[in-house]
Amino acid sequence: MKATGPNYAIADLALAESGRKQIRLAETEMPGLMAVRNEFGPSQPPSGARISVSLSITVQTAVLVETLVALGAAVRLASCNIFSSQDEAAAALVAAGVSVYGCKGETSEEFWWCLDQILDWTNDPQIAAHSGESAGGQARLGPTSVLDDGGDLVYLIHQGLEFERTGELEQSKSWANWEHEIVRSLLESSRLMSSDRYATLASSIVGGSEETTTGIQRLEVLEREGRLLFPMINVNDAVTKSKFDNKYGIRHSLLDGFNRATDVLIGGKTAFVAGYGDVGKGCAEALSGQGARVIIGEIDPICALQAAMDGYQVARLESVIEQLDFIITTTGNIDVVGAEHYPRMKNLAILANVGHFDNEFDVPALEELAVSVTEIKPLVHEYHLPNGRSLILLSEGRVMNLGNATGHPSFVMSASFTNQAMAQIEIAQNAANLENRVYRIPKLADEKVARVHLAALGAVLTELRPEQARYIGVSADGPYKPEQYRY
Ligand code: NAD
Ligand code: RBV
Repeated sequence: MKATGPNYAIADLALAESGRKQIRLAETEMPGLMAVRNEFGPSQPPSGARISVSLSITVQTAVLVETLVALGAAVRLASCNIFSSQDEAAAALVAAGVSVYGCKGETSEEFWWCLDQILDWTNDPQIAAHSGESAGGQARLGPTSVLDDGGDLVYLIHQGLEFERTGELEQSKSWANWEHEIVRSLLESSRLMSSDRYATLASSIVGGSEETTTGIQRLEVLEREGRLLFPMINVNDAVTKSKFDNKYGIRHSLLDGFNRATDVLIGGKTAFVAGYGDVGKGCAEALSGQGARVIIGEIDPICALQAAMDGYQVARLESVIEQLDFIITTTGNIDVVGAEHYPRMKNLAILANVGHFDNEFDVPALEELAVSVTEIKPLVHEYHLPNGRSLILLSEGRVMNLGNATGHPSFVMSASFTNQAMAQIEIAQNAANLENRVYRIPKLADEKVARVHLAALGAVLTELRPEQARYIGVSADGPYKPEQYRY
């Protein structure tokens, strides 16, 4: 991170103008966030909130961050993945006064340092601007709220507190051993600064929100074990998030990443998609739309049956591996593709993961097996195997649609991030009435998010007449479906 200042560490401030132009364009594709600004701008519901945000630092995230700022909040932002930043978006936000830590291609040490930085608001200039006080000199100050993607920020807070209490670090299932050691060393440095630094920083947090499937799974573990320190709103399971972003978003950005990375023809090739959840469904549709033959791997009989009914072959990776041109993991699970698979793969098969963490492909096993590695270009690597074949790994096994491309397009992220903005408003206004649990977005709010996106696509909703509403037993203003409806 070459550009550093009192409230930022990013790649290059000179990219701010380019970032601003892209943000301006994205705003026109994010009607939900613009509607939030219009509706809540005057009342400023999160006014005074200090929100520590860990999301991919993209142009779309910049529009969300600026929405939160327009509503009166201050934001410290870091990336949730080492390869998913758009440096121009980071620069534009810094130029606008937001505190930003992260760049595309940061190291894992930098990644964790950035997360630590966004939790510490002690000298943040936005606070001075808000309160009219001069910066510096305050007691240590933490966030009032967190906004997380994947759960690393929330886990770091929980680990930090535990480490200060016991000197022990719990082994997170999502972190490799070496990453665990980075977190330990970070927390040791923090403890040298102050033995209760994390406890103090966490004491002001009243709640937060989580963006993605994997993050929700991790929060639910903390909730089940009675260890969740504050209420968290589950944005992922809003229908207007997971049934749109995870599916239609990846339907766009999988191909974007594939094309930018390899420019290889997809039509006529054979692709294996591991996982037929929301993301797997979007990947399969994108690839078959390009004319690829798609084979699905699933462990859940319901999703496997869905895949079969959608016309895909459903098979075990082992039984089709020699045929595959592309292998894509979307499971949110570990070790889906490993040492036993690589030697059997076709020459120049392309391997890509779009699940949140980089543990779906066993990359260390591939590294061990390979006799050499050629970097074709950044985030596109050719692994030469002892059998004379080579394999192409994208984004080093990390989330490829954000590494090799720029993630989902603005319109679909508008729906996700409108849920995020509403979740943060709820935390600012109502956290005192929430328990330390994971909460879903209410269906009426979910329907509202969809509603504000219709006009931009020229979609005209049919109005339910009062007698029709009575007949099907709903209110004419919604919610239109019972909680268990699956869409
Ligand atoms: P999901 O739970 O809907 O789908 C995952 C599917 O994988 C499930 O159907 C599950 O049965 C299946 N599965 C689990 N283990 C498997 C295995 N070993 N082999 C085959 N199938 C297996 O989750 P989702 O919402 O589709 O999200 C999947 C992952 O993608 C998560 O990590 C999520 O956080 C991430 N995600 C990424 C993006 C992106 O932009 N790249 C967007 C949304 C979500
Ligand atoms: N995602 N963000 C973008 N353009 O900012 N694209 C994808 C973007 C999010 C998506 O919501 C998913 O749940 C998460 O990245 C996985 O880390």
